[in-house]
Amino acid sequence: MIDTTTAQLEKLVTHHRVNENRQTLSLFDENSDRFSLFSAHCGDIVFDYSKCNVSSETMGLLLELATKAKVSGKRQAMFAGEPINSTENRAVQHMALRNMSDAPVMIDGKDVMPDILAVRKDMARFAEAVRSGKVAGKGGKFTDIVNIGIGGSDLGPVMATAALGPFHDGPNTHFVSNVDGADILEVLKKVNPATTLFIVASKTFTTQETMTNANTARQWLVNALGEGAVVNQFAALSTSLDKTSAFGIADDRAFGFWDWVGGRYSIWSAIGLPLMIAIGSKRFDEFLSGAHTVDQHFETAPDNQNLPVLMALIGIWHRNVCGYDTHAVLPYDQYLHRFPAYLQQLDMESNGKRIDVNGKSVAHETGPVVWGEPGTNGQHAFYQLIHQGTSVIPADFLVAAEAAEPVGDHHEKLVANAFAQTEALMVGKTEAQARKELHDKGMDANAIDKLAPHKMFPGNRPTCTFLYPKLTPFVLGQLVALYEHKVFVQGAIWNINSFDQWGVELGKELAGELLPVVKGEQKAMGRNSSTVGLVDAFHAMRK
Ligand code: G6Q
Repeated sequence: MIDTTTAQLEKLVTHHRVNENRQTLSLFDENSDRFSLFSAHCGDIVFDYSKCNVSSETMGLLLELATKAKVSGKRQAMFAGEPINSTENRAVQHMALRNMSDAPVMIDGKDVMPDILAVRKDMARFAEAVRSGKVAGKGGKFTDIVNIGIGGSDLGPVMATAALGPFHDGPNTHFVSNVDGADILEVLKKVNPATTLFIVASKTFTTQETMTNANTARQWLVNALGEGAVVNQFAALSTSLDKTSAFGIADDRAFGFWDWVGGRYSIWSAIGLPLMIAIGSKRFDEFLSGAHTVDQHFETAPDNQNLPVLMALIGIWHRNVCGYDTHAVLPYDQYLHRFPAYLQQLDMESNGKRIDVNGKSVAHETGPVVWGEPGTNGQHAFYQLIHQGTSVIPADFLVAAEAAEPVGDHHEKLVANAFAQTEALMVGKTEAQARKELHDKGMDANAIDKLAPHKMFPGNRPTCTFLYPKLTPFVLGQLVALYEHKVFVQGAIWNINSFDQWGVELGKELAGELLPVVKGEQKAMGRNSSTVGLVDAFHAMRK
């Protein structure tokens, strides 16, 4: 017997088949008020999904899917601190980190808010002391912060620090993540050891890349200033505070968090320290408040007005019903240039799963490939495929009403491009229109026959637009939390655990096994001939 979710997805597939030739544009002709019907608000953000090929009947079926998949009960379980990360037996409570109300948050019968507030207070005290110069390096006030972390301990701070560039009035921040020595080398070339603070960000404090970079940075500092500098110029962000002190980091410079904070959901925790130092603790609080607003909306708004639910359902329509494999995120906001990379981890690490919570293979597709680049740059590169390629690529457009830093009429031009793209993707251009245009330009019939097919656009390519007043800390907090909860809702519907990441383990294990082989300390015996051949060729090239 198929489960109710699969049965509902099948209903949706039938509905899609019946409406196969439906043009989104004609849906606007049928209902002149389509924008109000197919858009919703949360906090400062307007979400317009009217340019997707969905009718009221489609949305009704999708909302029924959310009900049948018991999204609401699963959401309640997450907010109640139940161990919904079942393969690691952990609660999922990043919302507590941005709980700006007085309400307690219980995990395992304990209110976790006092610990959260204590760490946030310590972080703020330290961040403000670094910003003012009260906490300083051997050479005086810190001019540079180097955050060493990877994955969830890197992408959030990198993305948010870039996004909030106009609010950055603290020391310069640099991020080192890759085990490729070039990453740390290029940063160390730019900074002065006497005025640089290193922050080692690692939930486990065992990650190979991070510990390798941290040790390289430590040695570089010790070479320049002596062993004594470590205690003064290193801080740590981790759940493993025993390991941070073993590294030589002073206890009052080690900021903790907890195992119920997933790496890719940790920007709200101590992992946010480099952002806090960059923009100040008050603005960091505004960032948390933005996310908190979305948490409240997500918990209480009815499904048909609930942005994360709607975002998730539109995504499911495209992925499971229409069969589109990828999802593009296109910020028309240069400061969000790392947002697609951030969402790539959030979405693909959370929902790139093929086994459900009961250990069975899923009966449907799960997370799409998420990718993107800021507009307008992408328009001059890969949009060709989005407009005229054989794959349909649903895309999110993110647009600010006001520029974070206005320059002449740049912003109006940027916004005109964003709106033009979403319209062009939906409207397209028929061959008859293309022919008429060419004819009006005086082209002869023969040339028109040849060129017209290339000038036609199929249209009907779905886009969602997020419009927000301006990219402030508060708005950024809202945007990130919206996508986090979208990922949760999709995981709930697909019945997978969005909060583990076993898929990254095998590569790590094999890298550990291969290191002595690559170093020439062991032979690559018993491995496949490709790996053996590559190892041999590698050693031959280095001779
Ligand atoms: C995120 C992942 C992963 C993790 C990194 C770094 O959800 O678990 O990206 O954040 O592997 O781990 P550490 O913070 O433990 O160094």
